[in-house]
Amino acid sequence: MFKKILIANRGEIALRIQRACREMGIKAVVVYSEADREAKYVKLADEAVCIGPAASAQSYLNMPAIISTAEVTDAEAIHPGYGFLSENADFAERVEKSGFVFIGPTPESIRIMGDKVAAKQAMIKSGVPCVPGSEGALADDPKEIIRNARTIGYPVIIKAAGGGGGRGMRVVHTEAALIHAVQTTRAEAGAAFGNPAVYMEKFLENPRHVEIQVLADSHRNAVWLGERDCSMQRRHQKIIEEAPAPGIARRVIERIGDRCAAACKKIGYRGAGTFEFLYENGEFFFIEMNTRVQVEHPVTELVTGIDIVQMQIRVAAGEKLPFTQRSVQMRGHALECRINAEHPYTFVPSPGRISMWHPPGGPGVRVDSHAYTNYMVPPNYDSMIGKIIVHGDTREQALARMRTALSETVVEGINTNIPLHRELMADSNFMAGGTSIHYLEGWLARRKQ
Ligand code: MV4
Repeated sequence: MFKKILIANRGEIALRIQRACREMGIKAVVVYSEADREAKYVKLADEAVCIGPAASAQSYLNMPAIISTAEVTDAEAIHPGYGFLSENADFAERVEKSGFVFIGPTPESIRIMGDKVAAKQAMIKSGVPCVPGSEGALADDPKEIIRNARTIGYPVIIKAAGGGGGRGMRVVHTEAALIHAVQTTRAEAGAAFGNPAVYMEKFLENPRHVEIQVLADSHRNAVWLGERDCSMQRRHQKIIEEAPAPGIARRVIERIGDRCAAACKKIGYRGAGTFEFLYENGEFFFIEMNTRVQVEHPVTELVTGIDIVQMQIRVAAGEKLPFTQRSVQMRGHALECRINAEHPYTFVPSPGRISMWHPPGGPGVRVDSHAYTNYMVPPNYDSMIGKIIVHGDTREQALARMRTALSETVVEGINTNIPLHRELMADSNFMAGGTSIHYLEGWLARRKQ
């Protein structure tokens, strides 16, 4: 096992990875920007090195600074967390070429999954069901594109191969709008991702976002750790996640989960990963794979009892997964509310000093946050300041525990989205379970004020 790991991230996930290291007897080095100098998790680390100014481009995205910090501190491996360089294949490659272990999949796996056309083709070959669409990237020939769309049936969606996470997509309802939409998406994709390739899919009008967590080692073992429903989102920012997904038959999930684990073996995947699906009318359709640890990993940890971050470290060190699929047992229900420093209804960011931070506690309550009383939320990064995660025997118990947890939580000095969470936990449609990806935006539009 590694003796020392460098954490190339900030905020709650930097603290989460540090906790995994400490429990495993591994020393943790954190790199930080000038904006994060005073943060308590920076002081808590075994070593901390300032790598640049607040702007991410000069700090958390600064590959030479991060790799040279690993060199001078004698770290053996680098954990990228989520966001920043976590899904950058060039970074993973440079880390390995410099003699360090990248805690994540191989650069080749990251590269394939970063190209959404290549990812989909790999999944089709591996037997994972995908949204019906063009086979590969669209040709330049307008006649062929029109034929494609007729075969698929309107509405269709044009997506950039280099996109993902909601960037670079366009819905098309009629043949009259098709060619212009393809041209515009191509131009935007070329400018934004340096890759003008686009592909076409049937547009699913009202799906849920359900994802499968996987873990694989470098000894051809792969398991899936259940699913998460992440449908409660606004502008591609998830705010509530849960496991299991309400109202989906276990045998349907199991068939998909087994396909995901089989695909991991087939493509030689290593590390933690997430298969994203759209779920509509009882069917699963693969859209993308994420090759990093996700913000919402704790809900899976609470229902499986498996520490995903520790497993990432163990498989990166070459260890075998210490359990088999048969021994993965799902128990109870978990919910996560992301706490953001923003106005609860206008979503305007609200950085600044937290004059009072009082986190909740009690049975089945977990708080993953780097915040504390007097912590200054910097204006330079994502507004998420922590997550409240609860576990219960049933979804109803988890909801009751989340309501209690939210009622206990005090954050003063900045705005947070806690009032929004309190309302949603009492919303009859959310309480019933199974709301779609469009639910929150509709709910906000209907809400007075
Ligand atoms: C779709 C879709 C409907 N049909 N693909 C958005 C993020 C990216 N990961 C894929 N996305 C979508 N792809 C087809 N064929 C609707 C979305 C989508 C969405 C998906 C997941 C979570 C939130 C979303 C919000 C709007 C659109």
